[in-house]
Amino acid sequence: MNFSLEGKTYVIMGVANKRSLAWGIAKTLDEAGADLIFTYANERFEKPVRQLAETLKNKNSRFYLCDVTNDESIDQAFETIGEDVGSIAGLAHCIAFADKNDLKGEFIDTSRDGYLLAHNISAYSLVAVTRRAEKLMTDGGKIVTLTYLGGERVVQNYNVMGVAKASLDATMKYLANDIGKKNIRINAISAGPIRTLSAKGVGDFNSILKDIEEKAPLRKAVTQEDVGANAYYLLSDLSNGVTGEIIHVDSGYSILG
Ligand code: KAL
Repeated sequence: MNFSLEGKTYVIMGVANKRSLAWGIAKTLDEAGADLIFTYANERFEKPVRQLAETLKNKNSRFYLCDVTNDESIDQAFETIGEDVGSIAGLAHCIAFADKNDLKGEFIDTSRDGYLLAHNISAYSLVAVTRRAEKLMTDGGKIVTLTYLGGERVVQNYNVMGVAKASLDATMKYLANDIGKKNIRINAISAGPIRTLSAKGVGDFNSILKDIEEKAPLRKAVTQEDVGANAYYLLSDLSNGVTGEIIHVDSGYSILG
């Protein structure tokens, strides 16, 4: 078993800042010697991701604009990646969005636009990206996406994002069936609560964290590093034979009734 990822290129989508789970994944793959490609949704995130990448061991990172709500933008990004690097070994999809007004109050009040927006960015994007990325995975490949328990059960305030994560989970499994014949595996990490930009401004985030610290089997919150380590497993040969799976990196919280 070769634990090194030297000579392998991975695409990381969704680094917003140093707390991003995508950044945790990037750091772990960098430690293992991988070459990294970062995509960013708009100009606002270009500078932060370029600055963060300067802190990596491998200084050869590449950066591409990729707006997952726009098919032409996704085509352009992956065509250019193909021209620039040829083949990729894997991809981390760490993208989700819902209107903040839909992340409070009752789910029943979700508008059609809010529902479609959350599903478009948080679930359909995995289909759109996988279809382009698999063409560059000429020697098999590995894909990981990020989900959350709120897609399996009702979690207060997660609302439309929970329904979008349920869609993402099913999307991941159907994709696994399609791309498995090309020796491409796809799995999801269901991370416990971590203070990221997504969690920002959420009133009861502290109480969700406290609940984990008091009740989860491991009695502690998970970290960006925990997610990075499990992503390394899923994006490397260590997880050969595993596809269509949701791994709960959540201190065991999801086993509780
Ligand atoms: C129950 C939990 C508490 C948090 C509730 C909702 C979290 C939803 C996640 C969703 C992705 C957040 C947003 O889309 C926020 C957005 O409306 C405003 N933020 C932004 O525009 C920023 C600047 C950009 C960069 O954010 C995004 N996402 O693009 C769930 C907690 C316990 C676990 C979490 C935080 C899960 C998760 O899905 O992130």
